[in-house]
Amino acid sequence: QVVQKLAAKRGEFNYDESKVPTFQLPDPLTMNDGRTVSDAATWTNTRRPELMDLFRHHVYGHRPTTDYSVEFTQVSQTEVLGGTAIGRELKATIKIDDRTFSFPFVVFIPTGVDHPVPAVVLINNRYFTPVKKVTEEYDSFIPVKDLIDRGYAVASFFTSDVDPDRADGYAEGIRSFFANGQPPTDDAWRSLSAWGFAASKVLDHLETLDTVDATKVAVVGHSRGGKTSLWAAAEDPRFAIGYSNHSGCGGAALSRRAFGETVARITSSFPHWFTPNYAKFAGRENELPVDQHELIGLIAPRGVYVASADEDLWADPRGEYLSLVESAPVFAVLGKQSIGQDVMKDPSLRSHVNPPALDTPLVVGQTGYHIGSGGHGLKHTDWKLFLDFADGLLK
Ligand code: GTR
Repeated sequence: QVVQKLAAKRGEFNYDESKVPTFQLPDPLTMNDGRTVSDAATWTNTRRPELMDLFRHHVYGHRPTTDYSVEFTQVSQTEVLGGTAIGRELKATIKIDDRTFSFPFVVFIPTGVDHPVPAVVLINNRYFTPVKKVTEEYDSFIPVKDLIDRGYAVASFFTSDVDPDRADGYAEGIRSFFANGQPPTDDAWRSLSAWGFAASKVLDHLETLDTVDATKVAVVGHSRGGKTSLWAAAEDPRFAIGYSNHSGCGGAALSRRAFGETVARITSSFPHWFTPNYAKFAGRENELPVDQHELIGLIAPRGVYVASADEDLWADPRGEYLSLVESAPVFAVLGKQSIGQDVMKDPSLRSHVNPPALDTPLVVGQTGYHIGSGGHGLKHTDWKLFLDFADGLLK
């Protein structure tokens, strides 16, 4: 954050609200042929698939259509957290012809409660999480004890075990496995999509458990993991909620604001996250056929929760909030309440839209938001406020 602040001072990045460019957001309800979506069926059958394809083409890439099978193997099972949960280490193995690719994941199930329970799939972009480490050393990034105490099962995997989080990691990851070692085409999925796919495989496993209600699973991620969780929820309608913590550029924040991290910067620092098509909009964000409010719209009518932090300007807190607000027409056409519907009814309010007060959650219908005080990180308060929201939708 210090380096980023200095760069902003040198004028390399914009942290000044008055310098945000004037832009026009694409209307999520205007179809490719110019007609307007005015009913749920047209959204679901026509507009939503169109938008999915636009995001695949311009931002995250297309997942492969190759046939595969997936198998889950239990590696260990232990009673943890004083007997309040069972912790399991597992392995997902994906098979295409006689080739296989595996990645490890963990699952924690509360005991002594009425099953089936709701669950959270946490996309962990920080480290592998063996059962012992995450139950014996409290870490607000993956607070297994808090989740178990609140009656949630938790599953998690490490992103780099699926697709290495490096520009030169392709050969070792799942994308190369699916492409049988061929280099990625311009249109092919990139790492964020690959990690989201892994979240869906973990959900496949949760569907096999009697102890978990797989219709009540939230996908959660922080930062690059938060960009992933939103796209994972868009790609997989089985996720009941998508939660993004400080996801910023390529996540919840509107690309067109070019506030903090920009398309130019992110596509050069992390070329493996997005299709090369996204980089073409560096400095010309206003021409992007999509923007991130439409990503949130793709999760509707399911739950979406966005969290920002006031010092995390790199992730553009205001742009993250505006995305939620601007997704409101999609929730409305699907007959659901959400943040921003007041603004949609009275567009003169648009120029005054501001995030709610610090550390004060705003929950309207299917959506929730808070801006925490402090910097970049998935913290105890973020989890608490998110789980309060999830309780409302899932319990
Ligand atoms: C930063 C990157 C952000 C965000 C963050 C993270 O370096 O610029 O887009 O993803 O990493 O994942 O912590």
